[in-house]
Amino acid sequence: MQYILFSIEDAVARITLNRPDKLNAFNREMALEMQGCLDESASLKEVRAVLITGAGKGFSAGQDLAEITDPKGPTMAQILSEHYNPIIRKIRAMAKPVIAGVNGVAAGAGANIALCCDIVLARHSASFVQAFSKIGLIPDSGGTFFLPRLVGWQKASALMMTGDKISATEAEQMGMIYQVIPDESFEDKIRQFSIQMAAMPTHGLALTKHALNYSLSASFEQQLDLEDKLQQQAALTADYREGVDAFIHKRKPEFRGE
Ligand code: T3D
Repeated sequence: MQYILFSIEDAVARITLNRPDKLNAFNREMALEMQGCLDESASLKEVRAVLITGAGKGFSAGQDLAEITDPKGPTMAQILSEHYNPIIRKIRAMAKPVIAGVNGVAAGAGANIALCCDIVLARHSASFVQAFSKIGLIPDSGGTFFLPRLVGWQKASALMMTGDKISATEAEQMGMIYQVIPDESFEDKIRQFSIQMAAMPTHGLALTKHALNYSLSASFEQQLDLEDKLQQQAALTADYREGVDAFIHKRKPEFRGE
């Protein structure tokens, strides 16, 4: 691959966006490569958590604006339907936790790819910007779906309409992300956190993710019914048996993700 670094270690698949001189802006190749990495992460049983981060000083500046002015580049229709929407769908459908380790500025589609992940950790010096309005576009990559649900309608409208850049600390305070990490310990923390997530009961986490996805469009009654069904599935897993046994015998559980 040319624009993505992909590795698997300690049951964590690490996807590093790697066009640092362009703040990891997405061109077509990078978007397609990322889709391939997400597919591989989903299909490999040994992978139990996925970490998405960026090389250099940015997480991702979103769409490569030079590519869209290139007459030989992809069309607007291709950019959403073939690049970003499949990435967002694959992250939400991944039956394992996906962690965004936002190491620097996350703008446009770059910000919204981070926000659709299950858990977002950000470096203290990172920032988030819904850059779309500044160039006459609308927020895409699921932004109009996830951002109001994360921070509320009013803040989402303002962030999307102004295109204001906010700090990682502000993002944490408004509930947009889970946690801000000091710059000096960021790399170690995202690695350790991902390893910790990979050691959790993976099947149970997949069912949790399924229930959260479903809650976005379900009624209260439908949600209770789904919880009932999924809890019964969770109770059939080896990890459930292991968790209860470990609790009773006052020992550390060893989950296998099954
Ligand atoms: O067809 C469609 O477009 C549909 C799809 C839309 C999805 C989208 O993501 S639309 C939104 C696209 N992204 C943007 O509009 C963000 C543009 N970038 C910025 O506003 C700023 O660069 C940042 C706020 C992200 C960071 O600012 P700063 O001051 O830290 O860095 P910089 O100096 O502006 O950028 C550093 C380099 O990266 C620079 O290159 P150079 O001059 O050193 O050679 C800059 O041109 C390049 N860069 C940054 N963003 C992009 C980019 N190159 C191409 N595309 C970019 N998006």
